[in-house]
This record gives sequence, structure tokens and C-alpha cells, in this order.
Amino acid sequence: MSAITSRLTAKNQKDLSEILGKVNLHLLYKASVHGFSAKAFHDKCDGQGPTLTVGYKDSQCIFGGYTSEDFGTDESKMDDKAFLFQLNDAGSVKKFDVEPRTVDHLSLLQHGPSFGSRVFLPYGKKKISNLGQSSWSKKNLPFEDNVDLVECEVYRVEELKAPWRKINLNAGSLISRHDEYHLHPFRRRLKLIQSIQSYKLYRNTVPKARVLLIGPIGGGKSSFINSVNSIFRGVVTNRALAGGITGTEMYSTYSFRQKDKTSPPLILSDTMGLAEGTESGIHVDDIINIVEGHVPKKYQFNEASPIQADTKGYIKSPAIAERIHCVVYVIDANKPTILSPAMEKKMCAIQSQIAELEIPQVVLLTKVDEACPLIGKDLENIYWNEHIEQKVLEVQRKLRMPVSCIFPVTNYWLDINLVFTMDILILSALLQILRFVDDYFENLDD
Ligand SMILES: Nc1nc2c(ncn2[C@@H]2O[C@H](COP(=O)(O)OP(=O)(O)OP(=O)(O)O)[C@@H](O)[C@H]2O)c(=O)[nH]1
Ligand SMILES: [Mg+2]
Repeated sequence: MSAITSRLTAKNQKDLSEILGKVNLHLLYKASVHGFSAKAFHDKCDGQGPTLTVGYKDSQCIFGGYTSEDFGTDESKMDDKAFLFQLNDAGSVKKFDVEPRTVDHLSLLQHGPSFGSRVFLPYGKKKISNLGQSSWSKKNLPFEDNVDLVECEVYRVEELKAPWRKINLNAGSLISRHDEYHLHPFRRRLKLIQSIQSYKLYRNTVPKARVLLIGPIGGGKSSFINSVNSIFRGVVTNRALAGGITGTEMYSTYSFRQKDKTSPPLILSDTMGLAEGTESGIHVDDIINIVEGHVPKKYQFNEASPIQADTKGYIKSPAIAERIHCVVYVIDANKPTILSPAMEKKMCAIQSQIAELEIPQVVLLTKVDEACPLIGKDLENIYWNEHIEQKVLEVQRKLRMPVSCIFPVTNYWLDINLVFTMDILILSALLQILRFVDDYFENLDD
């Protein structure tokens, strides 16, 4: 049987978070699949703790009720936290008291979910009815009597205790959790851009931090460069030619410029993707050659053999500014297994060579939009999302990297306009990369 899909859209869920707070909604019961009957509802929903019942009249009109109590078949319960709600496509959510509060029975055997006088699936009918006393006038009720339902769903409401990562906005300033999460995305994005733009590298003889992107073919390296370029330019661009048939074949380095021609202290280097075997993809020795600064710009990668000291353009004695100061592994989160055993082995071998050179290493986990479609562009919830957390932990296990060095991001690949929440994730990762680069420079001095 295929997975049962929720009729609530990601937007509906975001709108509902206004009245529910940050929660995970786990679908327990869907009438069109399990049956429009009181028994089917009770089989799936009794004893499940806090739940959200959602009735759909049509796509424009969604009604429901929340209770913090277990559903059951044999008793009425009081629930001070229960409420009814109405949601529309424009995103407005109205909350109503459950009336009458004294007989807040949570459902009897012959009915579906019941909230005071409002009863879903009364006697198993595809309706919401008012089974209350006649004294309850319709004006007290959020929706009219005897609504015909096209669907009814019940979700278990799982409270998310704390995000798995707290976002830190700018170096050196402590921002309380409250302020951080309530800053408007526009302001947060701007603060991050300013922090990166004005970042002063510890080693002031090095004008820009050089950051190398490596990782499996098609992971999103070139797209990440385009995303960073788009953020600084203020429009979506495709400088690094992402998603081509052949993939990246040439070594390219990118500086970024804002509209006012100022430039952040950062160069991103794009490489050919890693393949599982030894026959194709970037040669592992070339990764080390790039890291040590020997590979010139526009070098055409040769899958069969690495650059040689007598290759045209080979940089014999690179200055520290020409070497790589941080290595970033770009990995696609949208795979059932994030790295195959062969790729894991190859990347771990590269990683230990880079570690011997004492160069900081970071992981960008791309395509989280596809790995977790419900997140969509509502990326603010990413640090509460358990699925993404699991992916991050999988990377941590496989590459033995600290979680603090792993950053989930979504690149620009579909959108033609900037999305602030996407930018915030990318910029947070960049700012952290600059801090890691400073660790490297400090270590060189000790
Ligand atoms: N959904 C989604 N697709 C993405 C994302 N990032 C990249 N892509 C898509 O993934 C494909 C590969 O992206 P590239 O940026 O070319 O990947 P690459 O790592 O540079 O690939 P190689 O140069 O071949 O190693 C393209 O079709 C992109 O549009 C993302 O965050 N989300
Ligand atoms: Mg590429």
C-alpha cells in the first residue's frame, strides 16, 4: 500500500503553527483511506495523546479542533486546552472556544472526534454536526451546522522540544534565542550579509579566504557557487553553469561582488565531481594539488592522471593566499543512503589527508528541499526537522565530522527570485566557514 499523504499543505501547516506553536503533525487517520466511520477513527486515534482533527469542506475551507486529551470511547472529558479553528487559503486562522465547556466529551462510540457540541462524523456520516443544546446559537459556532465533509484527518501533535541547532547571527554578539527567532528573515539576511561583507580575516596579509568545494558528481557544488553569487548580486544567476550534461570539468575560482562593487573576503573554488571508482571523476591527487595551491585557474581536469610539475601553469611555490584555507564537502541529502560504501571510503581517505594538512573541513548538505518536501521554502523550521537531523547525523557517522561543521542548505535551482530563508541558511554556513578559516590561520601562527 502506498504511503498515506496529508491533505494539509506545507503552507496550511505553517499557518497552523500560529495557533499550535512549533510542532510536528503525524497523520494518524484519513477518512477517505481508513473509512468514514466512528470505528475506523477510534481504531487509529484512541489513546494517542494530543491531536488535531481537520475536516475539509473544500480546499478553501478547513475546520478543525485540537485537544490535549486522549480520544476514547467510554467517557466525556474536560479539556481546558481544547479549541476549534477555521483556516482559509489566504492563511488566516481563527480560533474558537469549545462550547459548551462543561460537556467537552471527546467522543463516544457512535461518533468521530467531538468538541463540545461540534461532532465530526456523527453516526459515521460525512459531516460535522451540531449535536448541542438548542440554546447554543449558530453565532457562537465557528462553522455552520451540518457541514458536508470531503475529507477528515486526525494528526497526532508532537511538540518539538528544542531545535537541534540554534542559529547564531553574527560573530561576537550573543543574541538571545527569543530575539534570534523573532527577527524578520529580511533583517536576519541583511545582518548576515553585513557580517560577511565586513569580516576581517585574522591573517591580514591574505585578502580572501580560499574555500574548495569537493564532493560526489551532481551534489550541487556549482549550484552552491551560483547561490552565493546570486545572494551578493541580488538576482538569481548561473555563473558556474550548474547541472550541465557533462558536469564541471575545469578548475574555476569565483570571487563575488555586490551591486556597489564591494566584495566579501571569500573565493569559492569549483571542481569536477568525485566518482566512486578510480577511472572517472576528479583524481584524488588533484584535490591535494589544489589544496596545496599548485593548480592554476581554468585547469582542465584529467580523470586519468593528476597535474604534473611540468604541466603548463603549474604553480611551483604557492603563496599562502593561493592555498586552500577550508575544504567543503558538498553532499546531496536527497538520497536514501547519503554516501555509498565506496564513496564513503573514498571521501574518508581524502578527509584524512586534508586533516593531516590541518585544514578545516565542513559539509554542506544540499537539496534539503527535495529530501524533505514538506519543509518547502519554510526553511525556518529546518532546525526542528527530525528527518534532516537524521541526515545530518548520518553524515556525522559516515564522515566522522562534528555536527557543528554540517550545514543543510537549499541551492537556487528552480527559483528565479531570491528567497530570504534560503539565503539565511547559505549565509550562516558561509559565516561559519570564515570563522573556521581564521582557526586555520591562528594555528599557522602557533
Ligand atoms: N532540488 C534541488 N536541486 C539542486 C540543489 N542543488 C543543485 N541541484 C540540482 O542538482 C543538479 C546538479 O547540480 P550541480 O550544481 O551541477 O552539481 P555539481 O556538484 O556541480 O555537479 P558536478 O559538477 O557534475 O560534480 C542540478 O540539476 C541542480 O539543479 C538543491 O539544493 N535542491
Ligand atoms: Mg559542477
